Amino acid sequence: HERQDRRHSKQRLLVVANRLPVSAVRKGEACWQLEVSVGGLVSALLGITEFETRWVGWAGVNVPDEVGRKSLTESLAAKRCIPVFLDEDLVHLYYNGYCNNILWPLFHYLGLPNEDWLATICSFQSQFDAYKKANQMFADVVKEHYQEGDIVWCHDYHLMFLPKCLKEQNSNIKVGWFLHTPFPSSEIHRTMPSRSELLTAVLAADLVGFHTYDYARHFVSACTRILGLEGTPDGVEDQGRLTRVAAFPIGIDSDRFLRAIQLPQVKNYIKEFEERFGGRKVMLGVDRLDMIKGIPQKLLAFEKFLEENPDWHDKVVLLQIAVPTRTDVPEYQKLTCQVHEIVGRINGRFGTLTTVPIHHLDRSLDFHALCALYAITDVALVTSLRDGMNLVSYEFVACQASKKGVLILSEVLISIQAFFILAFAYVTISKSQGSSQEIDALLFEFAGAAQSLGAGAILVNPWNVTEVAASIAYALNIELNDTVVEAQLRTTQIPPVLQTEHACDRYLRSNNRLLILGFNATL
Ligand code: ADQ
Repeated sequence: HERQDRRHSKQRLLVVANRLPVSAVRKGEACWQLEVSVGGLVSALLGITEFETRWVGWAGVNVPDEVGRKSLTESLAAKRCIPVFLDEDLVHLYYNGYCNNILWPLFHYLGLPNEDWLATICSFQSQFDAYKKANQMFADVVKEHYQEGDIVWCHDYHLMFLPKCLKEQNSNIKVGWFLHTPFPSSEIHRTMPSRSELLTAVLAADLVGFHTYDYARHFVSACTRILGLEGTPDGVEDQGRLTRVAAFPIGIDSDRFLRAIQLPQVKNYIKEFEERFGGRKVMLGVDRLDMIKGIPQKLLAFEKFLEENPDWHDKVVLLQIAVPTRTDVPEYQKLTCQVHEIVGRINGRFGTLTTVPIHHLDRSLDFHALCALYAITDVALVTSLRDGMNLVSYEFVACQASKKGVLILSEVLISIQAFFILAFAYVTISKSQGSSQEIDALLFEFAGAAQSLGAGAILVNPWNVTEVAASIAYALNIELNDTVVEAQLRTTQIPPVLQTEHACDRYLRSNNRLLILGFNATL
């Protein structure tokens, strides 16, 4: 009976990530409010239905007392979440320090924070020790809840030591590790004082996954150059043991967005926003307030656009929704001030008594309002300086069912996203529409994907303010009517299966399934 039951029940999956999909806010001694965490990892993984999933992670709050820990554990159990309790000092060194001050900027090619790099180097060892200690604590919680046959899927740069800790506890556990950020060139990884230990710890996993082939290649080169191991087409080999390394580009649960834009509450929001911004073109940025997202650069480009295009002053509004993140880290506090200063200056320079060109919000939006914003947007600006993937651009495209908005996309994302984004021909700009010289140069044909799909977004170098400003002007002026888009579809070689909205939706969804099922199959 037991065997039969098991055959019918779903495979259990323990997802281990630094943060749980909900954050806890204390409302009393034993009373907790759980709020959905905002971020790409949560958005990407919430759609998993193929497994019976449990999440293991930190709830984002310090809980020193037993009463609090017990009651929070019970509240989280209802959400299939299992907490790891980290004290404040550990969080400071492990999370704010090693993860966010060292690994995050290096993995995004940003270097160490400029002003306190000396202090960062001096505290490196204590931060690294805290990092290892925290990873061990995650492993201990996993051990407590592990059942034979479970798959343990570790996530992101916070938990690079976890595969090693888990395998030391039980060498039979099936362990996968997936990185949501870029894995940098081995020349960057080489500069890390803990470069070898980190790689060796990750290699303890059975399967190591990245968003793109490039990141996977960088990882394998780091292992061969720094550890002297052998890279094979399947991964990295160490004394006869193979760690599989593969690319599993993440997607979105597009069904969720397509269903949402049909809901009455979203339609109400759409009506409300259209009335509110009526008559003006809407540009949208949705980002965590993080240096990799290039928000100051985006604002400077918008300022330049306004300077150069006085005719547009009253006719366009930029909605920048920037959810605060890592608010304890000084670099992020500085970034927030910088962004506020630029927004204030632009609104002061170009606003009138009744309108301002930028609406900037330092908070997250609820899902329905977000979908409505995506739907009414004329031009979405995704100008990350680096990004593992970036799901906002997918979400925008998925919600553009009835409008033909234009996506301005950071060049650094194109190799990752070309295949997906370009499939959505209904938000494209036709190359034949490219007006002239400068603008034409902004529309590239991209490698294999562009040859087969031939349509896309406006690509920009986010550091080049002049280029982004010109792209904004172009995107606002372009008229994408159905005839243009249909003509575009006829002249491209898009496989028929990708030519309808529904097929696009299926395609993106299957992409996410591929990630999950691929992981399972490969393990
Ligand atoms: P993030 O850096 O968090 O994720 P991203 O992929 O853009 O970036 O996902 C952000 C998610 O949070 C989206 O689902 C978006 O809707 C939501 N979000 C962002 N700002 C919001 C706001 N103000 N209000 C409401 N919702 C908001 C990391 C990596 C990415 C990678 C993902 C997934 O940095 O490169 O794509 O993981 O692997």
